[in-house]
Amino acid sequence: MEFAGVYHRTSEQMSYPLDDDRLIINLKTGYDVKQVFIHYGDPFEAGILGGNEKWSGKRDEIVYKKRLSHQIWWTTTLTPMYKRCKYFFELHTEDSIWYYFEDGFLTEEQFHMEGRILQCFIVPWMNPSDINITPKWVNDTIWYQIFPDRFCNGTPQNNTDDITPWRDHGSVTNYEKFGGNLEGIRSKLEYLQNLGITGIYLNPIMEAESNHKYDTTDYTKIDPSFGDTDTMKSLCIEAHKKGIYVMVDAVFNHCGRKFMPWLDVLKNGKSSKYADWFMVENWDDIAKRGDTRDKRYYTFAFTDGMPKLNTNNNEVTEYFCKICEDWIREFDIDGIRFDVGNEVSHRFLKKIREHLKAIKPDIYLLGEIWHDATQWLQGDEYDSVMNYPLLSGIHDFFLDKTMKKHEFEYMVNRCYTMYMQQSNNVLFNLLDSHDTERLMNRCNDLDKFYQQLAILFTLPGSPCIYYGTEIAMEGAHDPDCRRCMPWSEIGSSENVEKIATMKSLIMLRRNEKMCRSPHFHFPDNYDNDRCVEYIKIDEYGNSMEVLINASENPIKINSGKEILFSRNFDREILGANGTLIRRI
Ligand code: ARE
Repeated sequence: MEFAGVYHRTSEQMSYPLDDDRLIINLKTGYDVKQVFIHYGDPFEAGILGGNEKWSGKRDEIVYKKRLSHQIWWTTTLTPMYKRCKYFFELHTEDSIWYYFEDGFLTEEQFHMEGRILQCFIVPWMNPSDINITPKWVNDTIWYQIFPDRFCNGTPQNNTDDITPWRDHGSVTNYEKFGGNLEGIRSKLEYLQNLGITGIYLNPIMEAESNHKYDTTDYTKIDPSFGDTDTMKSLCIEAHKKGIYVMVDAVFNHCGRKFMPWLDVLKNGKSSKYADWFMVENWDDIAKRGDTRDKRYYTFAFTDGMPKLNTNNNEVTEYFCKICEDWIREFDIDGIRFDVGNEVSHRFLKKIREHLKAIKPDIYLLGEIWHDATQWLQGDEYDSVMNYPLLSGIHDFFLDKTMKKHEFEYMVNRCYTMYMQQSNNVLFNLLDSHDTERLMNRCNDLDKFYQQLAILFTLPGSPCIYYGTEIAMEGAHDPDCRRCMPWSEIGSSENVEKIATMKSLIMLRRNEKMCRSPHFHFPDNYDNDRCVEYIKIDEYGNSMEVLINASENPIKINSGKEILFSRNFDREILGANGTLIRRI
């Protein structure tokens, strides 16, 4: 057996309670392991293996597995009678059987030898307050991300001189302001509701100098170019009336250079009462401008106008707990996205979570983390993260034609074996954002565009489309991905057709529980290396097949039941770059 491939721990996403009663246990092995059994029982009942007492635990086969690139991921759910469990595994290869315990492996012969004391894997007690609970509504939500300056100007009559006229076509820079605002968003809520959207995620709206507002000046004040407290309140009230949740962006890793405490530090240096709110290394050069590679103080990346806040400091933690609390109390927001969510301290996040969940238990706390975020998703910090690994995996598969369908399968499986199911259910799935080039730019082809959206809308988590995706808006990397929404052309026949297609995917996601279910597998029914097929199953056993023919050749497919969505599908033939979603 490939011992190095075998891995299990009684922590993180390998072994955790799904709820009060169910315990999920996962195990990794190499591909040489063909069959796995789990032996389990109560720690005070099942006896000590090999000792004087007799082992009286149960033995079940683990039948569910996912293929990863170099390992198999076996998964099972147990319901321990007394909320605690001890267990070990029995692994079968072609020609041997091994027993896997916390302290190592035993051969069959050793296993049956009397007198050996073995350490089982132990889950001592499934304490309710340690269970990772994530907000249920998020899995049912279809998000729409809005970059406020570029979405819609609801009060053009109030434009000030620094506002550039709305640009329906062409690139934008990071120095232009186009006058998009909260009233504009409010005026388009009906449009969003008709599209089927049930959640809006707003890029920062608090006072800041730039157009993107990631350099906050005042966390208590809506940026005047976007509106004021009242406009935000009415936006939230109206959104809620229309069944639309609201998530805001929180920039707590750093502030803008005009944030009052930073101004105080600039003025009073070390003796400022805010001196420890930031991360200053060289007090003499603090007022110097330009790149911060010299480490005079730490910033976001090396951007001098974004001094890093010290989230290790209790006052800073309390300050931001209060800020979030006020946002909840004033606007009744439903979610908070934490910018640069991987650089703030864990202690800070634990406190914020505890504070906010006590006020609004259902609030969705989302971390902006682009890499493996396991350490933030143990149930006491974020509910979930932006699923950039899925974005880049889908992107790579469509870009690199040499990638085969099983590589796609490994990638998707990797994304959904990284975290606990509770976090997977509310993963923020996206194909582009204000930080990436737009999806349409990457595919340059509507069929491929809809293929990727079909994937996004049928995987576990919560899909988000970036404003303008419904009309396949284009845009290269930041700042080009932040163009103005071309409202004057929204009614063109081309756009009407695209919006209808987007809406059909949205409604499919909303109407079919199978789309949202965490359960899926990849059968191997089609003899085409670039035809991805996966089956989604809901809790009642209904199945749905998703077929993405990413090859250049049409494929002949078996007949199935009701078609739920299709492009390039003609009777039993799925065309090149075609998509088919149907019941089976
Ligand atoms: C501006 C220019 C950029 C230029 C940059 C250079 O627009 O073209 O490259 O300056 O300094 C905000 C604005 C940006 C602005 C930036 C700095 O929106 O327009 O950029 O401020 O002034 C990493 C971080 C992640 C971060 C991304 C951008 O981990 O947190 O980089 N994303 C958030 C927001 C941004 C925002 C900020 C942070 C700052 O979403 O919009 O920028 O508040 C890998 C790594 C990731 C890395 C990612 C992208 O995959 O794993 O960690 O993300 O690449 O670089």
